[in-house]
Amino acid sequence: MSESGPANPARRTLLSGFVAVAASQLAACGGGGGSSGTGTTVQTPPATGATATDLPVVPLVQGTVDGSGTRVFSLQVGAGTTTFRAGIATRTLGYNGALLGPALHLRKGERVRIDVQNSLTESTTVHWHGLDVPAEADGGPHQVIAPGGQWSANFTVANPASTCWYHPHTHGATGRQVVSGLAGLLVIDDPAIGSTGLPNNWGVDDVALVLQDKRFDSSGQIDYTLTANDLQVGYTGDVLLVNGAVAPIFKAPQQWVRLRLLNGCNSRTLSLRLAGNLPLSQVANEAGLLAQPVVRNSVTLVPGERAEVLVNLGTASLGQDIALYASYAATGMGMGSGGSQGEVAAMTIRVDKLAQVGAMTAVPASLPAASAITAPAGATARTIRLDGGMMGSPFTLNGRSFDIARIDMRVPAATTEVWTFTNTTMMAHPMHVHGVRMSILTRNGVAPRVEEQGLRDTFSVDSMETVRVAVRTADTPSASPLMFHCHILEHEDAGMMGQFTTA
Ligand SMILES: [Cu+2]
Repeated sequence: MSESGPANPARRTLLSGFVAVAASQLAACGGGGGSSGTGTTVQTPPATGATATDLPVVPLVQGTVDGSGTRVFSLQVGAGTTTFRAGIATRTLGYNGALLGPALHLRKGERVRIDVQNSLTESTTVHWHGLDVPAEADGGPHQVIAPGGQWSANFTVANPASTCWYHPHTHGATGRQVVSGLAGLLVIDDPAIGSTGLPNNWGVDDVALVLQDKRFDSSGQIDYTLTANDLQVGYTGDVLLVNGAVAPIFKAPQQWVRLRLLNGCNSRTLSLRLAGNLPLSQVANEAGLLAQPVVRNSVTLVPGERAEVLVNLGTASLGQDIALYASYAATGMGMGSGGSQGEVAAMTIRVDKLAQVGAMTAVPASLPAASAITAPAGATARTIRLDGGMMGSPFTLNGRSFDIARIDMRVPAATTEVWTFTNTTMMAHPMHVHGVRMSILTRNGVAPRVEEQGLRDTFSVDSMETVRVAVRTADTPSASPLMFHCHILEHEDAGMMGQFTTA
């Protein structure tokens, strides 16, 4: 990162006038769960009578390095209001602000302390999604921060260069707290590998996009009243936000740009593409760089998953608008195979300035990817069966709902095992494991596609699918439980989660 992005004090007023546009934005997409999707393609109409919203740039913060060389960050979890609709103050939650949070810039090998102050009137936790940290610093359901309380996470950054994120993991309240606005990014660089040549001018040619859907009630407040359908397939909103803004415009230079994409939705799987199917050169999955870029027309992300893509705007003309479309893949949406397939313009890229000096001129042929995890012969095997969900009953893992007092698996530290996720249900579930490094070995017996290789932390297990994963546990034993769970937050909150220790 060559510079820190600007803070965004204007965010609270950025969104005025756009909800009317957005109200019907996702209307044709349905709420999931049905098999009667029309397949209609919906495009957001141009806003009239309103000034287009610039994309809010997520602030990239560096923290401060103390006398011992530890990089220290402070996060205050608080409540505020955000203006999504003109004249209406919507109650939201945020880190160091009213909505969302800053991107914390971490460097591999560096000691870090993150001090969290909970200024809410309810308990919360802060989980570092994707970070390979000691179980005590993980921020899962056991590291509760009471109202008015403080908590500090101490760790040495062990992850390779990647884009991770942080969010609450408050058992039974994760879905509501996330949709209320609690989510932020972790941007990890590895000084040891030097320059990758990838765009790194934050907010200019290296841009983070937090994609989340929300539903609003008639008074303009975030509606987290869960219907029977929400409980079954997960909460879905009818407004898609990018960095907290509806259909914003990203004013981009006429050159290659890097987009760091986070699907921060509670349950929606997003399939993303650019107008004209402008190629996306994917350079990273959610856990780090790929060994070589993969050129794709679209990138599909399950909830919690990230990807980094390069887009060549050097061939676009100045003033050209290029829409970023999001559609809702059937996986994770419906109980059957006929999920809705609507598509909305999530954002517009407007090429409005000449290329920056030193802009990347070609995609690197190869990248310094971290090594995948491989399993030795005779590795201990475990099976995690995704089940339940019949006749309105909760989804479960190995037939059991989460019990915070029960340890489901005791796994040795510093060991590589093979975990087999078998989905016996009628819908896809995005699975996430805390505090390990892992790689996919096979999907239904077949080696994973290139973009699914390397390290992973969040991946789909489709209906009736079996995914075998090599799992490397932490080097240091700990009795503090780590989670493995579905990242459809309503499934997680309802108990589609288990815990293991490395004691
Ligand atoms: Cu699930």
